[in-house]
Amino acid sequence: MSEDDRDHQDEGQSGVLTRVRPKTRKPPMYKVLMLNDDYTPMDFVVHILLSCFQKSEEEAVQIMLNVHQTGVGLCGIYSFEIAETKVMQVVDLARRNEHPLQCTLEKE
Ligand code: TYC
Repeated sequence: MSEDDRDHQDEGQSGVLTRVRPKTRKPPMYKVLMLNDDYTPMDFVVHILLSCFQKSEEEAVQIMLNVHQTGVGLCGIYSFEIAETKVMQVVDLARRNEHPLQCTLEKE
């Protein structure tokens, strides 16, 4: 039976429309990515990962080193609103401390 048939399997000849499989979609999720630069201190990046992304000290150091070595690293995956808020928090904290750190989001 196809997905479309399954959606309408109870309709029979009655003409009453019934939907077996609810038409719902999981919300799209977004990756928050941190970008490398030559000026932001390593300690500051670790601090951001601890305070904005609730990483453990070990994870934070690992992510920071991964960004430092490869150019980009994953901080977390969130709904659009949460991801957007995290990016704004990171960029705001960086600017207030006069660091050029960049953070962006990407649809999963
Ligand atoms: N490359 C920076 C340095 O050598 C450290 C750094 C790591 C900067 C990660 C940004 O997202 C970043 N001080």
